[in-house]
Amino acid sequence: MPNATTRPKRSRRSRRTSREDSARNELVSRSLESAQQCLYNQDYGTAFVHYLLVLNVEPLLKDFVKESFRFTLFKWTEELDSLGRIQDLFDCYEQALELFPVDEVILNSMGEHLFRMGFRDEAAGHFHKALKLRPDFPEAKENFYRVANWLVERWHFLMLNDRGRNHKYQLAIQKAVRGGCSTVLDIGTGTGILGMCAKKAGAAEVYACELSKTMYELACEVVTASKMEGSIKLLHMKSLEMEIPKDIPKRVSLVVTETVDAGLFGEGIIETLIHAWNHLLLPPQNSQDSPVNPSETGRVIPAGATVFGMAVECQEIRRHHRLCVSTVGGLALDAVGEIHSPVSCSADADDSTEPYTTERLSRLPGGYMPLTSPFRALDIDFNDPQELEGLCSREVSRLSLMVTQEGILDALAVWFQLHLDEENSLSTAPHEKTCWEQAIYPVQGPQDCAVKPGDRLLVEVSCKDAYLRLCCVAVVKDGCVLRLDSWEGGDIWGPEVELCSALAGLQTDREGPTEAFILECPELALLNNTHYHQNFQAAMGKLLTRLQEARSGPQVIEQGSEPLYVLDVSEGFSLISLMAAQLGLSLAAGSESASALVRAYSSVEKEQHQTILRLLAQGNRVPVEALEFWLNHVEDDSAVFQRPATEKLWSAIVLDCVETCGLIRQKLMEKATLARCLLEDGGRIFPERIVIYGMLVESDMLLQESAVQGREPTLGFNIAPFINQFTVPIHVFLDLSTLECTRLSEPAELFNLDLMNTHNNYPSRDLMMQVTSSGRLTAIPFWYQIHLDDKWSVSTFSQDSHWKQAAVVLQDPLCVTVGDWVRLTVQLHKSSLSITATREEDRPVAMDASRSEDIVAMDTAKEEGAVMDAVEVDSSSVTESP
Ligand code: 44T
Repeated sequence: MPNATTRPKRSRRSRRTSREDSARNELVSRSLESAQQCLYNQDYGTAFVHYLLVLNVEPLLKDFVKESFRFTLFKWTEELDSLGRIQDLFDCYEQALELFPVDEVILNSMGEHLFRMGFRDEAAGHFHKALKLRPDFPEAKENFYRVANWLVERWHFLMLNDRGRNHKYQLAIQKAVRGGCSTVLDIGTGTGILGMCAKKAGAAEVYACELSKTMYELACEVVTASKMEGSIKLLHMKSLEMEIPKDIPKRVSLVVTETVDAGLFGEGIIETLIHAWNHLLLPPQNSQDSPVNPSETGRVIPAGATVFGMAVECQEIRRHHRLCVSTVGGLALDAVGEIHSPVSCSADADDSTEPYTTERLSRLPGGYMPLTSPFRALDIDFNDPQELEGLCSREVSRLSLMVTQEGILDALAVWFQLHLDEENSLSTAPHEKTCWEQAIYPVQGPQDCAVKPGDRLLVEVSCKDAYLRLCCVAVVKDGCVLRLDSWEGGDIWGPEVELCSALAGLQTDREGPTEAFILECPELALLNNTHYHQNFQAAMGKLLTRLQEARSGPQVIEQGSEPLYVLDVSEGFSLISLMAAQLGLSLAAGSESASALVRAYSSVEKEQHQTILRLLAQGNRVPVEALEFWLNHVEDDSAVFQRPATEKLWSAIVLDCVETCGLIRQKLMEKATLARCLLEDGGRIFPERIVIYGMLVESDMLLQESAVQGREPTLGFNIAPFINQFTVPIHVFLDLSTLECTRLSEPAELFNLDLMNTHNNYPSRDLMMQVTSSGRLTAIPFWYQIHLDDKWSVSTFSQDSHWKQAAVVLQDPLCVTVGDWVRLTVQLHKSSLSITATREEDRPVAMDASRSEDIVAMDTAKEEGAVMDAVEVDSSSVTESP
């Protein structure tokens, strides 16, 4: 019992406080009530303001109102988002985070908004924080995996795992520093590795700049962990913005950089070095002068480069860059004229095009065939500022190349040798055992360009906008010049081709370039896929025939003119709607309502895509009213499945279920559920079912591309633990047919997704895979069989597919021996799949020993087991083939 005398006397002040208290309580309870009322009335903005007031006045209520506050915040910011009030939206999040600074749900959700607005670094920061607060938070995990690829590109892992490259850079830097280059600037430092190398070699001052915020922060962590934070000055900036003495005190004697891409100049090395020579480096050593002290002159590692090229035949490149078919899915394509990919360096190429794409030639499915010997396209000296400045104004150089092999001219492939110094060089050649890709300059043109030994190729090499451009402008064959671009001819060729250019004048006049349509590479590959369209045509035809027959029954005679509605909600360009309209036409042939059997709706959005479809409709005699563009009718995305008119239901809805990268599309199952509700009796969703297949493999390559491997520090620096935080367990855009790997099992069915009957779906499946070859299980590549109906299906793992494959990569490989059993647990959460692999010590009890050899995979009841690796598999967890 407290002693009454020790109790503080109630002063006038405390009486006032208690009056204030009750007023405050009153305010809090009224505001809380108002907040709840507004919430009930769906007036989220006002509810949000009331909640803010409540929580600012009475923070003790935080736990109590947290759920409703979050709900209000999400609803209100959704509204602000749709109104385009972005600043208000972020203000709300900031206010919310002031109240709940460690709320992982709010952090994750703010990250999602930031990501949508294009603030990837900031978004990543939020996902990372959310994940640190709750490592098993699935949404934050998914989101983090999605941004990890953007933030830390996968080639960082490859480069750090490339010991040859690391060693050569180290040797070159050591030699330069020991030779007297004592002040060093590392441009584009990434993880800080080259800068640290210079410091370790004894450089007095080392500066390093990096424009990516994430990489800069990573470099700070790595440098600090190596106890070099005092001796390397890291700058978060583009070298072009650096000034003396603001950022570095004085000019340096050595610049080290690896800001080169597969096309050598794509990362801006020319501009970077011109700027560095003008502003950041000591003057170059002039070869005529007597040698000066290296600490008084400037130099660059790499010292220069030699670029090589070669013409190739490659079907994989062809089908991704040019239209290779004249009819597809029953439609003649000639009405559209030329269609090509956005990769073009012809004279009339505009801003929407890139001069080259990149591929690892040795990994292209179907391989490639050299048509010429490799040729030297360009030499560049990075230590000669005049040469760098003059590069873009240099005359276009023209080469005449002898064809050595008969084939179809599909592309010029380009690689280079990077001369770090006189002794050390790196090569990115296709036959080299490196992680480098080659630059690909596809040859465009309406027809295949066949060449044979003795023909000559006329190639132009130029450097426009600081990009290296190679263009095969003409082929000289049988004394004729066949022009491949819009070059106007004349006497611009050197003596050895004068004859050809003269002959060119005798050629029938080439018409000026007609307007060409551009489709993305996967869209072109899809258009070229006759098998896919044939199967779609068959399945769609079957359904439409059945529905038409049902309609011509006696009871629906009066509705005879009612069309069948088909909706195609594929992402990107798709012909399916037009194919359906045309099928409707042929099915109705002979009947009075010939044009009206099918009303097809396409959701293609791009103006160009709609134009292509319209032209094709015209060219294939499909009446205009049979094809409509659905997004012209609906205002917001969620309404995409609305009915064409009230009371009408869809006869067929085409869903796009697998992304080109090899993952199931996000929200696929939700879309299927919605679509099912909008089908008429007997209507179908295409596809009706997807079966996921996979197998066990050992692939070092996949490990190399997903994390820095091995326990040894990289060049003595502890980089792996930092960069490996950005490891993503799913590798996408995989070419499984050319993946260097050992198969450890037969392929097996992993999971079944029924889009027509959801009750057939199971949330989780355990299956046992038997090991057919001993090794280290490092990855589980997977792909899909897409069943349009019970008869027609397409595979995402076939030669002519526009899809790539994906793989789950296990960072802790499982050692397995022939005959072992591996348990895979495959789970579906929303549209995202997760796979867990564990080795079963014992043969599964449910096995019948006599039949064990026949069984590749078998279902088992789910048991508890040591989880080795669990990962999410949908379009948000992604590692790209760099
Ligand atoms: N690709 C390699 C690119 N940077 C190599 O932010 C090889 C691709 C590759 N920082 C497959 C295989 C491979 N000032 O972090 C980047 C970049 C930064 C700059 C400051 C500047 N002026 C720049 C310019 C770039 O430098 C880092 C490296 S750039 C490219 C490296 C394994 N696919």
